[in-house]
Amino acid sequence: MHQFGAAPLRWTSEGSPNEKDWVEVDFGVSRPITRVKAYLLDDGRNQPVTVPAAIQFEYSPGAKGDWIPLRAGTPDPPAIRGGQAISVTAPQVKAQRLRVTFTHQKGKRSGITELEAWGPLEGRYTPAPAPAGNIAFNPAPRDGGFPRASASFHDRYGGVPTSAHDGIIVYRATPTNRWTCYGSPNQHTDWFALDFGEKKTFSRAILHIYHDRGGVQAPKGYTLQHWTGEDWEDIPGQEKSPGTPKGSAANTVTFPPVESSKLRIVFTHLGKGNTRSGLTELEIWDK
Ligand SMILES: [Ca+2]
Repeated sequence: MHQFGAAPLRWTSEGSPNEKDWVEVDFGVSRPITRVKAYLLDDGRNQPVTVPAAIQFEYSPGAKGDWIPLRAGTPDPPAIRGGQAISVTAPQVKAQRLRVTFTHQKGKRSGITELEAWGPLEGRYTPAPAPAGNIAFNPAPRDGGFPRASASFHDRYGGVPTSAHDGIIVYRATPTNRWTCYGSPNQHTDWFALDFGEKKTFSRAILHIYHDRGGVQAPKGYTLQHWTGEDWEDIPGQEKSPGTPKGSAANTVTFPPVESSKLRIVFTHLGKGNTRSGLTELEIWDK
């Protein structure tokens, strides 16, 4: 199948060597849960992704620790039908994490397009705090302060550097939450930089690359640099996954720990039809 215009909005375990695979969601805080829904994929009889043979829902009260089966109240066992949501209603639990394990049909693999968890609202809804350790994150980047983003160029359509470290990832065209250098006069490279305001140690970056299949596409390549106090230098030992930059996806770079007050990413544009590069979010982690 060939998809145009949008990233495939689904997770599948196609290509997995396992008979069972799982998907996990960490809410960041404890939430009351009474119902879980998984929207199952079924691509058809001759396709690798079909409905699973069995599904198990589990939860965990904390960020770590054991998984507890979610005791299905109704229906039990839940009906599994392709192209439909499987919905499980259970006695209320307090969960920080939710895990769904799929037992694949023989020779097939499973997938979902969406997972939902429902529960009663307790007081006012407060979003979970951002995970600690992402030194790129600025909850209010437009108010100034550190970390502070800049770039060699940004587009005229609201794709500004501050949108690339606000904790929000939007691979779709709207709402606009990205930096791109679409329209840049630089044919080959542009850069995106973060100033931490003080020396920080970091060893991992996650680039959420924006890609609209038009003027903004995943770059041909990119290189992380750190500020030595006098100049920009390539960070040694960069291990990239995937090796070729991928759009609408998390691209991870790991390297031996670096101590610096600034980080810069130099993008080499794909170049076909004057495409330029972009990010919806950049994460920089201490480990
Ligand atoms: Ca963002």
